[in-house]
Amino acid sequence: MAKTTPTAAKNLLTTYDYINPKPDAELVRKSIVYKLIFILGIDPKDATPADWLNAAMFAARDLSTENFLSTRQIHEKFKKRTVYYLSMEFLMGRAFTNSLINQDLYGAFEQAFKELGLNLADISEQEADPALGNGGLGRLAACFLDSLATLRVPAVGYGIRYQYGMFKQEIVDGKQIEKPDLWLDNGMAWQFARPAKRFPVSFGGTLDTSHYPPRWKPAEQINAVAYDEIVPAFGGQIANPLRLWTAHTGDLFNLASFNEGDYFSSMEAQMKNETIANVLYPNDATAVGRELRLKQEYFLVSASVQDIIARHLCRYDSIHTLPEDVAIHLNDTHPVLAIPELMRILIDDYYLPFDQAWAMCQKIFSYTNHTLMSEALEKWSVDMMAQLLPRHLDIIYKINHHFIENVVRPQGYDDDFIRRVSIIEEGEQRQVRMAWLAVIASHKVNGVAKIHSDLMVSSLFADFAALFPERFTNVTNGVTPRRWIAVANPKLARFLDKHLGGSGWLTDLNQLNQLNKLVDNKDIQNEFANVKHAAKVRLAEYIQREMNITINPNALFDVQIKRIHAYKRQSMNVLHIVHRYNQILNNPNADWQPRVFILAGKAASSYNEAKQTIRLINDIAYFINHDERVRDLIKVVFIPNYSVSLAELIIPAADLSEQISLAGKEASGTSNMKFALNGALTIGTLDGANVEILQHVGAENIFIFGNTVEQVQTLYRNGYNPYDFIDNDPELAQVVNQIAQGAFSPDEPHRYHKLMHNRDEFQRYADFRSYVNAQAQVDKLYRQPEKWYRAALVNMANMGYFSSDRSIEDYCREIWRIEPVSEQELPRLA
Ligand code: 26W
Repeated sequence: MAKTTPTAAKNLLTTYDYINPKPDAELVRKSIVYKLIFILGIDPKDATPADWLNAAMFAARDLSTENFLSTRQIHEKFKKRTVYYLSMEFLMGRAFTNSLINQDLYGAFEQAFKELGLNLADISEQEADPALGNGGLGRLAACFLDSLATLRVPAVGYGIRYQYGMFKQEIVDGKQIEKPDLWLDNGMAWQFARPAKRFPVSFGGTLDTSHYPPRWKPAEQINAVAYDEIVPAFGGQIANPLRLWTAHTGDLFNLASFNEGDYFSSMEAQMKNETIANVLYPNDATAVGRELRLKQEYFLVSASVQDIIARHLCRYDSIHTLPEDVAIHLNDTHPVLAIPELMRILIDDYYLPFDQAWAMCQKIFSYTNHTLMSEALEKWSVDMMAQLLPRHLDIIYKINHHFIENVVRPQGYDDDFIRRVSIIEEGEQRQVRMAWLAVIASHKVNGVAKIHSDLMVSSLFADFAALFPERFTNVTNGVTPRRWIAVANPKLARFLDKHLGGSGWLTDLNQLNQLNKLVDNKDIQNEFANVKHAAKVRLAEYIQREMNITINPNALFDVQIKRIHAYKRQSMNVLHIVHRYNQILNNPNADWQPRVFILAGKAASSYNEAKQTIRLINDIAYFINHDERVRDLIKVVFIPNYSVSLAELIIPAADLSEQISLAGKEASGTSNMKFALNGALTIGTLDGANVEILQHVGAENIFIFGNTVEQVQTLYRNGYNPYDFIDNDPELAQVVNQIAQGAFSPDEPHRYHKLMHNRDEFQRYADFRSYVNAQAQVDKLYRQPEKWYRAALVNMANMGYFSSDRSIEDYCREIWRIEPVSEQELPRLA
């Protein structure tokens, strides 16, 4: 593993003398025991594995705290322009192992634990997975924080410290059951509480417009209090903060009811408010119009914008220089209230004229769109906004008026166009279109993969693209190789170190392309095949241990892991599984390629079709896995409670990566990148980043199938009728009827009738045959291991582009105009 220079020397500029921690095994061991006794107050002989983990996390935190504090010193000293990444979700995953890898401390801690008679890998399994996100958007934010720190970009992540993250998924009788996620129960050694870092956040009340600026008299106020998480760079001396807000009553409460001497009800109201930041909304593709969600979004942006201004005024004595010093990035529309919030503060607190405040906002804000699905686009009713945020609604009206009168009308557009681009959607219930506000206020708007960004300007934002052609751009997603190779697949990391002459690839992923000259080398193909096999054995052991299902690690591991959603078409995967099952039963002695179908993913708790799909997968799994006739030619496993940590276990073990969404629906996908970087081959549609993966790995090293976006739209336009496909494909019809008539649910024959006979919005039946043909190609190639592992090596060799480091370099250059901390600016290590 890479020899980065652990920072033994002091780089924190302070006059105070202190004992700084050293990264050698003996001192680490002593530090862990010290933490156990003096921080946790536990007698080592009584310590549980979770206690040892906590102690070790405190010890590891010590070793990155100097970087954390000195990074702030550097940013202050050189007045470094900073990007503030606002997101309602950060799916960070476990912190411990990642921090050891990033700071080259793994060896020292492994040795320290050995000397304590413990095993680091087992201890690190104790860490709760901070699931402060739903899926792609939240994990992307986490990968971006790792790259921002590693590239030494001055950056701060702002999020919410939900007490309850993404629900725990249990499968009972094949059904998803949601359980609260008590991730904080074992304490959170990796965060610093910042009780002094608090900002008041107001809600409701009235707006007195007899004044200018109008006076907002809020009805309620709550305190946002900060917790800081260290985001250590890979190698080097930088560590950026992730600041997470939690809600505290503090001394603010409902004065009115207090004066009526009704202390308890005033506290009661406050208590209610304190729950604002308690629970993450588990929806990832359907906007939830609930007031609490709007309160959460405003809570995040108000605390963050106030903190950003406070940080700015630490460096500059004027608010006017804010645009030079600050870039605020909106991770989808969820934090878009930051725009009227900054306008409110600039106008109401700093008395800037509207135009000036607006011009500053346009320089400061940029926005990323992560989905074109209409049901995922946030619209808040004007009534709810008026009730909860009267001043912000007033400002949104002014922004809309300014936009229409100064931008749209002068260009001679008609009223219909104006009605289309107005932030306010007219109708019996007027709504605020948050995506419109984001586009109008941002100097740059990007999609997350080429095809998605093109579709964005040709559909959802077509009118705005006509108004602001230069505003729209693309930054294709990426993933961090630190977590998704070095942490998740250490054997592969060592394989790459060996054949790429060291671990430069970890911070320059394009170095992977040196593998291209080795892809025909049989020994290297075998060596990689062994790396893959070891990961498959590790996963098989987990499935045996946790689910008591035996799978054959020599079978082809066919994997689809992602949120359950109709557009991601897990149910089309099921159609292939049942079709294959039928084929084997019809032809048991044929030379079938044994397959294990592995699926995992959570369904939003109110999304019944997705929950039905999970149940169907489990019903089919139970049926097929107990059917002796197919022996272990097919096994189906739905692994419960998909998470970042489970992804780290499954992805290295995959042979085939299922990326089968209907073309035009998956904005990018990021698991597709993680799989290919771990040497899995992709079977996928021309959707999202699959298109760019095809361009980088070559058509002969990927299995592309299905209709293109244009063909999909043609089918829709011509009135797509699923029975045109079912009635002309007897094998498909057989599968549909089997499932719909209860072949896999004899106790409730019509359980899946609706799931099979709905309007097939995402055209499973239209793509079925092409999908099955592609799966046959997969079997054919897998039966030729040299060709298969050559293709796997070619995939890895050409995936360097999909590093989140490249994505962040694009953002810094194209959107945020930010320079990283230079070598010269780094403190000389004493
Ligand atoms: C308001 C409810 C809600 C919550 C989250 C609506 C939409 C979302 C996210 C935008 C959904 C999401 O995670 N989108 C995924 O973002 C990834 C990162 O860019 C992409 O790779 C995926 O294609 C996209 O589905």
